[in-house]
Amino acid sequence: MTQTILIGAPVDSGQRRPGCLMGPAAYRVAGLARMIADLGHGVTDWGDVAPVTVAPAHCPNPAVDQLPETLGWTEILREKVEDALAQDAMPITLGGDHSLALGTVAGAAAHARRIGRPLFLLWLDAHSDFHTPLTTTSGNLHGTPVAYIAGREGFESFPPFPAPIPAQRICLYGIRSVDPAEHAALLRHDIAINDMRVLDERGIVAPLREFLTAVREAGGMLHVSLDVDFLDPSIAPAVGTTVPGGTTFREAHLVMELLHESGLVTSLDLVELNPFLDDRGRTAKLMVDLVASLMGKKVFDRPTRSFA
Ligand code: Z70
Ligand code: MN
Ligand code: MN
Ligand code: MN
Repeated sequence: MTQTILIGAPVDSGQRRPGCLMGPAAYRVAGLARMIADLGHGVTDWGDVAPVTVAPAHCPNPAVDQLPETLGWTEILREKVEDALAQDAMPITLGGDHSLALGTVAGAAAHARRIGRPLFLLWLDAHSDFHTPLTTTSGNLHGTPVAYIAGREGFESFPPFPAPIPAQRICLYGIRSVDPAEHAALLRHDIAINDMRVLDERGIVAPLREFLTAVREAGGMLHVSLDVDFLDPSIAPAVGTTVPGGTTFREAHLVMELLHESGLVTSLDLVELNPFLDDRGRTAKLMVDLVASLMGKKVFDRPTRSFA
């Protein structure tokens, strides 16, 4: 039994296609809280949080969009996630675009530092989100959280990241869209990059098991950040940045089941759902079903045998 806390984060400042701010409402309509409770877990909904107002911020890259708004979200979400973890609960942040992870992972890192445990990061995404505010050409800050979390330079307008996560504890999964500047920077960091080339060859299970073993052996906490575009657009159309060749329905559920079995996940983001682009709520419902698998829903709750 896990105590979960839902944190509504209607963040739309990290990219330019409005709609992610409807995400938390869509998850609630799709029955996220009921599903978690039916699986026997505790669930408390903290409702939607609002960004704090920050002083005008300057970034030398004129392309950067909505920096003060994103800074305001970063500050409040860091606080909320840290508070939820301090209550021994598992925060589930309902996005909102992926820039919200600038705050949620900072909150998890602050908590991990306080209790003296290493924090690991699993990034389930088509994108590497490894730009800094200085290298982004789109100016969309949802493309930057992994760089902030890894402690890259260029985030001088942001609060210092509490205890940046060493590259060896970061695992990118499902990657198939990387900009040139991100590509160059990733080659200089020892981050595990499980792009679709790797997953096609090795399968969806083996690389994840290896990462989870490392988390377990280190006694680590594990933050999982699930971007809707991790999934193939044919099953998850409600996202602004669809990239073909994503994970299938069955692969995604298997990832969630392995995460459940590991018992290691301590915090979770659900990001980039844009309900305005959805097809009768199917993407929202699929995301809720995936969380169900992550929280322990399975066909049988006892060992089964295949035949013999
Ligand atoms: C591109 C950029 C991105 C998510 C799109 C895309 C970034 N690399 N991230 N969708 N989640 O604009 O920086
Ligand atoms: Mn606090
Ligand atoms: Mn992303
Ligand atoms: Mn993405």
